[in-house]
Amino acid sequence: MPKNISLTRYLVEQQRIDGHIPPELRLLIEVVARACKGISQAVNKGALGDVMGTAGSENVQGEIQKKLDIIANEVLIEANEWGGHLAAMASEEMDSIYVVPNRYPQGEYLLMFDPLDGSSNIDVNVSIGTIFSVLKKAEGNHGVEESDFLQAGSSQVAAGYCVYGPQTTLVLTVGDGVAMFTLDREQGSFLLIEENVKIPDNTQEFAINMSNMRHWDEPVKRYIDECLQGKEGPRGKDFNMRWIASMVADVHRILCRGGVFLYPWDKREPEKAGKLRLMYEANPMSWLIEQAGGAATNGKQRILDLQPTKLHERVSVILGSKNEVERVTAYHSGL
Ligand code: AHM
Ligand code: MG
Repeated sequence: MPKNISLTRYLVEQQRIDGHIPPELRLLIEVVARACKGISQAVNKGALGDVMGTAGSENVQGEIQKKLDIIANEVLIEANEWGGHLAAMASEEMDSIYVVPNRYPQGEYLLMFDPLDGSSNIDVNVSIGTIFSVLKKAEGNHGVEESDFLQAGSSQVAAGYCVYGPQTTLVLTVGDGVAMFTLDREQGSFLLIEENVKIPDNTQEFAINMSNMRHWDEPVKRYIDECLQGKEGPRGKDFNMRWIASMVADVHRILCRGGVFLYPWDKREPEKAGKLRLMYEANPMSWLIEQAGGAATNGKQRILDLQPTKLHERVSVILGSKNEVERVTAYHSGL
């Protein structure tokens, strides 16, 4: 792989090769990446930049907002609202959609994001990230409404995340495989570190919050119980466990070396389909995982086929190495 390929060069070349990326979409991705650089700066400063701690407010899901949740949300909105490529944005941290103000031209894309995923890790210096997903507004001259966003994940035209860890790394798909770019702070640009990321079909590593075990449904209990039995159990091999409590960091590990991630529905709040959000977390991550050869389901259906009914919809998530995801999914249908 040639050295020093910037995100800009990668996108321009992709645009030339197969026309996968129209110019407005390229601009959109570059603007999101620039916003992520700004968020990365703020994350890096930590207490020195007065960005730690809670903001004293709650989001629409009743979760306490951290200062960085709000800062990251503002950075993404300010970076994206004026470019003319977007019609509207939606965020995990905002009650309703944010329509591009009249003073700016409106484009045809819709951007969704979880501005700062893994909020519980902000104050303890553990990896966190930004997740984003891009859809196209249905054709026609109508204004933009929440219903425009309610498209299945299979309609995404771009998706990715930026993980703020020991390195700041942007991971992207436009439907033609997965590419990773690490921020070179001296050059100030994201440089390609890997193309055609592939997840092995098999794994011996699972990620789940074990403290919720007593609340899980039978198929999830059975799957984890079999993993825990290791060599002596029906799987005939030992499993390792990781749980970072930042989906971006857990998914990043899976894209790098395989694994399976589960945040299933559980009995704590049975009326909710899960903890994670379909539009801001599950859809973009599921597409990345599938593009890298993995699988993603809610236990019963492919996540990317789910028809959303509301913006902040939640979903049960099982994703990662294909054979493990298929196994958990099969257990849900009683196999
Ligand atoms: P957030 O978007 O409010 O940060 O919540 C989502 C996060 C995921 O990143 C992570 O997988 C999960 O919540 C951790 O939840 P828990 O603390 O229940 O283990
Ligand atoms: Mg999140």
